[in-house]
Amino acid sequence: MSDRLPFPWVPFPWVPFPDEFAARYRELGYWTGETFGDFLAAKAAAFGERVAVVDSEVRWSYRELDERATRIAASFVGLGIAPGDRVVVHLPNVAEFVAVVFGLFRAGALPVFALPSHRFAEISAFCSISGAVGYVIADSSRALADEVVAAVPSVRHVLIAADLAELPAGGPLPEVDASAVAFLQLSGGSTGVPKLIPRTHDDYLYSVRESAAICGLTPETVYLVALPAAHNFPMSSPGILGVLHAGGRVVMASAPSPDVVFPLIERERVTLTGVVPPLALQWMASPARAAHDLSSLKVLQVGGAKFVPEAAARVRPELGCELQQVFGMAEGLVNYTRSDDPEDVVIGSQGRPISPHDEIRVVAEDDVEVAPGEVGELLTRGPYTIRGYYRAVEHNAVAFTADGFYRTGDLVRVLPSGHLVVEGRAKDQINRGGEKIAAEEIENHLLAHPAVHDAAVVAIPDEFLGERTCAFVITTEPVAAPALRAFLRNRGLAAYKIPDRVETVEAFPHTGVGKTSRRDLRRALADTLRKAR
Ligand code: OOB
Repeated sequence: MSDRLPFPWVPFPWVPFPDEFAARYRELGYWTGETFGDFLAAKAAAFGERVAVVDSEVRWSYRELDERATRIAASFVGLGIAPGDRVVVHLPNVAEFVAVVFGLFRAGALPVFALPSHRFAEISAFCSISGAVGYVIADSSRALADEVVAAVPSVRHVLIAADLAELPAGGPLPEVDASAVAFLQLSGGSTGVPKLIPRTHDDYLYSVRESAAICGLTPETVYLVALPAAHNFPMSSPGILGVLHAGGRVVMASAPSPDVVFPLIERERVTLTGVVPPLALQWMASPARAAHDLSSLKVLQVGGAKFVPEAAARVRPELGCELQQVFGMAEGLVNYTRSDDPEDVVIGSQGRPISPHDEIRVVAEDDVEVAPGEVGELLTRGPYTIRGYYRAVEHNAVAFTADGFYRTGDLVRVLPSGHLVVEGRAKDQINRGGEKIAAEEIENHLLAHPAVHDAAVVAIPDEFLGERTCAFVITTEPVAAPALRAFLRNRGLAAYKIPDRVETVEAFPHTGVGKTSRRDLRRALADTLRKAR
C-alpha cells in the first residue's frame, strides 16, 4: 500500500488499539469481527422487502440496497480500486450516498467523508492527506472535480455516484478485516491542516449497536436525515447505521429547513431525527409548524453544540416530542441523555457515555484530575475512541496522552449521575451552530493575502448560532472586509468558514511574555469582545 501514498509518507498511517485493549473489547463482546459488508448482508437477510432508505427519487428495500452496494463494489474493483485505497465521498443527502458507502466498504476501500458545503480548499486537502485515488460526486460539482484532479495527482478517478452501478464489474470482492480501518471521518479540528479520523469496522459497529439500543430503535423507527449524512451524528448516533441495524427506515431530507422537513415528517410519519441547536430553534419558531401534522415525531435529538437549558425546556411544549441531548465527537465518545432520565437532567446535561468502558477523566491544565463536580478538560479513552489521527504523528503527541486518552478540548463537569455538562472549550476552534472551524486554518488563508500582516480568528457569542467568527487583521494597506471575504471565497473555502466579522486593528494586545502567541491573542481578543457586549 505504501507505494500509493504520495505525501506525507509516514511509516504508520494510523494508531491501532493496543493488543490488550483490543483483546478486552473482544472478550466483552463489544468487537464482534463483523464488517460493514457483513452487516448490510445480515440486515438484508433479516429485513429483505422492508423499506431501508428513501429520498425524493427512490425508495429502496433492504434487499435492493444490499444488491446495489454489491454492484457498486464490483464497479470499484473493476476500476482497479484496491483494498485500503481511499476515496473521497462528496454527496448531498440522497439514498445513493448509502449505497456508495457500502459499495466502498465491500470493495475494502476507505470512504473519506466530505460535507456538501466543502469546496476546493477542503476537498483538495482531504485528497492529498489521504492520498485518495477516487473522488465521488453528484454531477453538480464537475468544475470543482476538475480543479481537484489538476491539484492532487493521486486522484485517478472522478466518479458520478449515479453511474457507479452501471460501470464494468470486476471481481471477486476482497475479504475485509473487521479490525482494519473502515473509513476516514473528518475532525472539527483546531489546527491549520485538517485531521482525518480512522475508524475500524469493529469499533464503529459497536457504537452503532449500542446507540440503537440506547435510543430504543425498532423496525418501526423512521429516521429523518436532516443534517449532512456524512457527519458522524446523523451517520451513527444512532443515525443511518443505527436505524439500518434495527430494520427501520431512513428518510433523506434535501435540506433541513421547515419547508422541506415538515412535509416529509408528515408524509413519512417520521419518529426520530437529529439536529444542531440553531435548527431546533428554527423549527420551534416556524409558523409552518401549525400547517403540518408532526405528531409522529417522538424524539428530537439535539447535539453538535451546546443546547442551552432555556431552549431545551421549550422542545416538549412546542414540538410535542421528547428531547434527547447528544454530545459526541467524530473521534469517538458519544454521550446521550436517556429516555428515563429525570427532566432536569435531560434539559440541563449533555448526556452520559454509551459504554461502561468509556473512560472519562476531567483534568486541570497540569493533567491532574479536578475534584468531582469541578470543571476541567475532558479526556477520554474507550472501545470506540481513536488512539491517533491518520498520518499525524506530531499532532498525535499533543492530542493524546501517553496512555492513550484523547484530549477533547471540551471543558466539562460531571454530575453525580455520571452525566456531563459542557461548560466551554479549551481548543482553538469556533463552533458555529455545530459547524466546526479551526482558527488556525482561517488565519493561514488570511495570511496568504498580500496586505495581511497578521491575523487572529476568534469566536463571538451569538444568540442563534451560539458562536460566529470574527477575524482580527493587521494590514499593511487598507483592505475592506468584503474584499477580504471575497479573497477567502476565491481560495475555495467553504461558506461557513468565511468570517462573519472582520476587524482591522493597529496591533494585537500584548501577551505578557513578549513572545507573540496567536493562541494567547485569540484568547485576549475573545475576552475583549465578550466584555464589550
Ligand atoms: C459532533 O461531532 P464533531 O466531531 O463535529 O464535533 C465534536 C465537538 C465536541 O468535541 C464538542 O466540542 C462539540 O463538538 N459538541 C458539543 C455537543 N456535541 C458536540 N458541545 C456541546 N454540547 C453538545 N451536545 O458534533 C457530534 C458527533 C456525534 C454525535 C453528536 C455530535
